[in-house]
Amino acid sequence: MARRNPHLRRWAGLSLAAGVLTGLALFSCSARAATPPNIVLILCDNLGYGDLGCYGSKLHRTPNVDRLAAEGMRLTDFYVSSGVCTPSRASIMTGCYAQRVDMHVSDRGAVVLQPVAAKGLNPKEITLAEVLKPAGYATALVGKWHLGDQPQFLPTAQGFDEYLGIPYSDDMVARPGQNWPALPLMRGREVIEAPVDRDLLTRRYTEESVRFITAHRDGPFFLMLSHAMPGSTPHPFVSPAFKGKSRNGAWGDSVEEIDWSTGEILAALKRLGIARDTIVIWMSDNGAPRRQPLQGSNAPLKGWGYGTSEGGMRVPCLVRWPGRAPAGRVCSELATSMDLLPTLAGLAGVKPPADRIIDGRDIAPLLLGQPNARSPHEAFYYYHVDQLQAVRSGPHKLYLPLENMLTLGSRKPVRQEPALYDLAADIGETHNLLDKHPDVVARLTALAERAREDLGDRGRPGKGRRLAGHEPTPTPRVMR
Ligand SMILES: [Ca+2]
Repeated sequence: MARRNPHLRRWAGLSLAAGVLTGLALFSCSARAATPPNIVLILCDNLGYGDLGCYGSKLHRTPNVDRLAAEGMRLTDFYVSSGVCTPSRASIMTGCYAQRVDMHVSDRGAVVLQPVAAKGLNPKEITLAEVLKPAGYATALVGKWHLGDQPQFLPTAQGFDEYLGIPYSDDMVARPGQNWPALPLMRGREVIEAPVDRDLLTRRYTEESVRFITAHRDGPFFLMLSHAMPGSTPHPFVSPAFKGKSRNGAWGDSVEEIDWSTGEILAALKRLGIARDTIVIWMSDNGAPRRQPLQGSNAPLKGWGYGTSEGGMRVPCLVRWPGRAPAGRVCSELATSMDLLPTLAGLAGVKPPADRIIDGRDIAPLLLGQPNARSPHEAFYYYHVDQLQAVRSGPHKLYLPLENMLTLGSRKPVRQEPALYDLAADIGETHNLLDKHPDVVARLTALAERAREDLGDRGRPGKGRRLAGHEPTPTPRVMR
């Protein structure tokens, strides 16, 4: 695939013909770029819906992320497929529910993969990076992976040319009674530092990202910057320049350092003259978990990370593509992280896999602000591990009646009473409409049954599941 010439592109952008073509593309049902756009996907770990200024935070200073919202589109009803890391990331990578690709539970029955895991994202799955490869993309993952730490499951075996990061969560350090190694920082397949200095992760990841963008300025490139922060520890890590600077402790410090990082990325794109050729997507992998005392915020949503509440699975998502995605627009249509794969494939001019079920849908019409564009999803399913706990369709969310609701915090069975909310009118879920709308309850109950059949439910295998990868003799990632 030939590399683009940025100077030619600039000329083309000025020409009348290109202007007409762009206009036509905006009104066609599948808008396609003339040349593939660069893609920067910034993914935070456990950052909540209410943690950013542009989503209402009065506590954190996030001017760079807020600028992304002002210059792009802010999605208010964007969901990840899980309240925890591994399944959420499996969905971003494959465009599928984690249950479909068997990444909803670890080989040890845990909610996420742990170090030295026998399980990993099946190399036969086609990742977002692999989808983009035929269009000539240079690809890099910088940061957290968490889809398998065995060599055949690592990013460089799953479509990424380059990798720098920790292959799982930042809290999975060496500890007594476990065979977990010192927390490894990897480059490619090699551990280059262990234990890694977590204070410097955000800074190093940012520097590496800017280096990659600069090296591949002629594009097209796909950079996934997968931050370790605010992360999974009770005390997020920050570099000395940000320590103690926010009004919200270590959590706020780490959010403000991520905002600085975002500013560095945007500045690099501008400096290199490729801002208009680059789609920037900024999101979190799940909601902020509950801490004592409180740290992150999912306000005004109810509930916390690690579960199926709105606070757990509805996350900030910003999309900036100057000249293509309307600036300053707010989109409240239901969209999901699974949509990224088919959407970005379409914008890159390549096809998503056609030989298997992909749950995500092309949301380019929404992102490009096409008139009357609507959510392509009839339903969205809230799973925790292998249990279906809720379903949303249109503005309505139905919490399913459960005798034994699985939760991360409690080993005792918890009951979930059925409840119905109109999220458009009642974002904080305060008015239970169960008795008012039996027709809606019946419709959502039928949709839930459709999901059980396909993706499974507690003790019931789904017909549409594919198997994860398995390594019979897993080894720890250690320095050589
Ligand atoms: Ca997470």
